[in-house]
Amino acid sequence: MAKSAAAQHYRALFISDVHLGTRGCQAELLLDFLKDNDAETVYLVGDIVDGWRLKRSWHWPQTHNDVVQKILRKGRKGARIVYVPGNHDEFLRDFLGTHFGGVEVTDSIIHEGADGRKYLVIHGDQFDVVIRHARWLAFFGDKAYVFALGVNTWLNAARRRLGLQYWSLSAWAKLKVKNAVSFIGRFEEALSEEARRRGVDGVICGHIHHAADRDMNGIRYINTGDWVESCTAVAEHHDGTIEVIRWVRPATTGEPVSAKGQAVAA
Ligand SMILES: [Mn+2]
Repeated sequence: MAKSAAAQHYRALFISDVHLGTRGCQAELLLDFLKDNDAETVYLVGDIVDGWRLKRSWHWPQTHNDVVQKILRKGRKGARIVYVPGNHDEFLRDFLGTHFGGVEVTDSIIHEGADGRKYLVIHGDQFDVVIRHARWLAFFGDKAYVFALGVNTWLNAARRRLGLQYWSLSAWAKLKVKNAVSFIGRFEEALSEEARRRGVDGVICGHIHHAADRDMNGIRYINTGDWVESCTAVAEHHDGTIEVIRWVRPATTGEPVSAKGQAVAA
């Protein structure tokens, strides 16, 4: 990692799956990243705070506070901050359409690139149900599909109230390692299909902790990855070029900074 004196400035930054509040969160590396990278708009693409876990075991060191402060400070200095909640920070879904501390909260949003291309920005957990029931949903068509998305949101809100864990696609896929690749593939398909349905050029999402940038039959599928294992973000340059950034840990620390605690479920 080459540290430059001045922060790199982008048109937009997309970050997801930070899982603040868990031991797996790579808060120090994210702080480092936020210090060196600025943008006109910062999209927080879900699972930034891990609300499911905060209820059970509290792990909130100073560095996790610092990440929140650093993001809010970017807002105070003029950046637009958009928070698109995920399944782990689903409590924020009760505040959709509102602002707090200069942060906009929305379920999904269309980002228009400098080149005029449009991208659906969404966490992606909404599509777990589509992936699980792909065959019968395809059979019953678009209305059933939209209905299933609604049911999934409702069902997980109910599970949350009962104190139950979110059903995690990637945790399940990891258990069935042989199928993990095909599940990631189906997630990518479902999200790209949604972008097509909404008439946009691409999708920028998170959830499965697997950064990517690929063409899916003419739809650009971009995944922001995570700050638990891979430490990745997505950046749009001022000319509209979008790329996945992998933040590398400083070479001075010999010891890998990998998560010592539990693996964090998407
Ligand atoms: Mn998620």
